[in-house]
Amino acid sequence: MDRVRWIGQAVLFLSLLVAACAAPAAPGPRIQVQNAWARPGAMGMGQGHGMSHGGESTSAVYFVVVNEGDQPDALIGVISDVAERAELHETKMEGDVAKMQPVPRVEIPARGKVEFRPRGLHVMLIGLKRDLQVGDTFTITLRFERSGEIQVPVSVKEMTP
Ligand SMILES: [Cu+2]
Repeated sequence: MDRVRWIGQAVLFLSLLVAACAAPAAPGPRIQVQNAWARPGAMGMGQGHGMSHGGESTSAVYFVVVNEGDQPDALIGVISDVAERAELHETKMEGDVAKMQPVPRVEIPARGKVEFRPRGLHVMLIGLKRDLQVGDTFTITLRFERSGEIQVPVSVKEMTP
């Protein structure tokens, strides 16, 4: 009986030791991008779908950036092959009017998250090279100051109010 208990405690001790050693918390940001989706958009003008941006067709991409690391990072750029340009934007209310403006960088705090969502931060796709229809998927590349480039799969969804 005692012997069984001793072995049990030894196993417990060893597994705690292994758990402690196996997960060395490397300092730095640990970035994950979750739930990426885009609203539908159509190439060219006057197709009823995407919003117009100086006559160009657009769409917007939304996602959540999670940083489980112990140091901050920053989102500093975005690349997409479905559009001529991709920019980081934020939407601000001026009275009753929602205005979008480009932002050069978005800070991602240590052990924090930043949500890109309708009427807030978003990635603007300007000058679509192909139609984005509900159910389509494509990839964007997010460029982080410290974590480098992260490829993110995006699915096109109808915007729910
Ligand atoms: Cu925008």
